Amino acid sequence: MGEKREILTLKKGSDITNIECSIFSCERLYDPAKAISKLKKHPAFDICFVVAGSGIHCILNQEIPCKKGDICIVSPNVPHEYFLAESTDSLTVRRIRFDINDWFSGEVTDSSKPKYAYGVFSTNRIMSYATLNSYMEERVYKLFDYIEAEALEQKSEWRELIGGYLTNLLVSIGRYINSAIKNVSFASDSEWEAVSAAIAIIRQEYTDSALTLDSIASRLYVSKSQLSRFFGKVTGVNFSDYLQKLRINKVTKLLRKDGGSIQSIANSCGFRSMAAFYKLFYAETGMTPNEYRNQNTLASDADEYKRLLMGEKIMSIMSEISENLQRGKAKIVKELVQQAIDEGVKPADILEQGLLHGMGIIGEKFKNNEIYVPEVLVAARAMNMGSQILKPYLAADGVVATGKVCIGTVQGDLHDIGKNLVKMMMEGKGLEVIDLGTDVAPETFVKTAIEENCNVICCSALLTTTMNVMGEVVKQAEAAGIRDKVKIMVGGAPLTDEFCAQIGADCYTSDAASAADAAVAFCK
Ligand code: B1M
Repeated sequence: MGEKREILTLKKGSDITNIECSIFSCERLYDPAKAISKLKKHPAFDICFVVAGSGIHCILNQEIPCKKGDICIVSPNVPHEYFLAESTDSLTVRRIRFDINDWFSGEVTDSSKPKYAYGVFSTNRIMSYATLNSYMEERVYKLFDYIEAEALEQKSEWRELIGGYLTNLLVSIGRYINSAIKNVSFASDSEWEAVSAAIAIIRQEYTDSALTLDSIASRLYVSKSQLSRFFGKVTGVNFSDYLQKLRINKVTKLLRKDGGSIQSIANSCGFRSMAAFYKLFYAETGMTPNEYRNQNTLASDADEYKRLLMGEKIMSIMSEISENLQRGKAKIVKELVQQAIDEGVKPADILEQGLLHGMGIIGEKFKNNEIYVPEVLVAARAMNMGSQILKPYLAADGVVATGKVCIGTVQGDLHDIGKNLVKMMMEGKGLEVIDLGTDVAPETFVKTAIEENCNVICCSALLTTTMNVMGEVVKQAEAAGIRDKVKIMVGGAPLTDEFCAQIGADCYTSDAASAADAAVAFCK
């Protein structure tokens, strides 16, 4: 079963995800103090299947230990997220996310008549959770595969086919769940519904100081004590903690950009008592609001300084490059990069302040599930096209070295933007670079180094789950008897000097320019 496969997503133009099929590896450790603020609400149905490892699935702040074979179906508006339980754990999940109303109509979307989905909606309208036996597991894998394949081929009839597969998936899982259901909560349907409705209200109105447990309870026609009890039972946290954490998050956002007084900000976020606010703020952030703001002002001062240095016009081209890259407008990005070069902006600045800045924002949004794979891919395309324009300028930087390098992104990893930049910089320094592409097996690095007589092997990795492949490259180079003839360089966002030393590689560099310098030094 491929965990290394391409990630596929289909999305219709609107803000609602039509269908997203993805595989993701978890990176965050579960921390009960922070988990609640990380839970993401989403507008669509999620079918999540743990394909490898184990960890914690947090749903409405309930911790549900999960492991390979577990499948979960969560309805819209239920905040949930996967975490690792220990720093040594790994967890990979396949997910199909879709708006049920886009795909089905009539009875299947009506929770009172669960015709197709059998128990999925009837047993618990919000969520069903089960551990599959191996037969079911295989079927579910197959259906995920069909949906992915269909999405990839994009045949004209894909919509109907995927609709069919999804129905099958729900039916199969529904049947299975009927016999194997593992309800995560003993809360009844009505308790779940009341809490979901309460959370929807809180998320919309949490900045209003008039919003209290009492006011929500009366809107939902339940008593205050009932709602408090339901809330604790379903979410695992106290109502007031939940509400106050959202408010503190909002305060921190405003402190970063709003010049108003602390009191006015706190009040605008729903805090009435300043004493309670200060106490809570300190407990959540470990600093006072003033300290928090000062820290942020220092950062803004630095931005201001940069702005003065670069000039307003150039700054505006940089932000246009960043914004257009985020929107995937490759052609405009190319033109803007050329314009910036013509204005005399340093190529390294265009890369850092324009292209990489935009890519950084894309990364953050991707992490927070605000955008999905298609947007990342079009942004990546714009990034590649922009850097192609920069290539000759980045390259024309003095020293001409000689030497041969082979470079690739390690097995299991398809990220190649960083690797391409490193390649570009190295070529600019006069090195001959053999590009092995992505998903490169350790033996391919070693075989190429031997056959092509390379001075340096360069491995790039962007995933914490694939960085260990680099250790294998070092081991195989040793086994092949070339370790004293070839230097091994490693790089990529999750790497560190410590990791490099731990696997016995020769050099880690954090960016493409330093990687090129280091390779030149090794080739001398
Ligand atoms: Co992916 N992705 N991605 N992704 N993606 C990251 C890396 C991630 C941090 C996003 C996030 O969650 N915040 C996360 C990794 C989490 C982790 O493991 N810790 C992630 C994930 C989880 C995934 C998938 C699993 C997502 C999913 O399935 N839902 C999936 C995995 C697919 C796979 O590889 N098997 C996936 C897929 C993709 C896309 C295909 C959609 C796309 C890649 C397109 C492509 O490369 N052609 C993509 C992208 C674009 C990203 C982000 C948004 C951007 C990466 C990037 O290109 N950065 C990224 C988030 C982020 O980084 N903020 C993310 C710009 C690039 C210039 O930087 O590569 O770091 P970077 O290179 C730098 C330095 O690191 C250094 O130099 C470069 C420039 O100075 N460097 C070296 C790099 N290699 C070097 C080698 C050296 C020396 C220096 O020496 C040899």
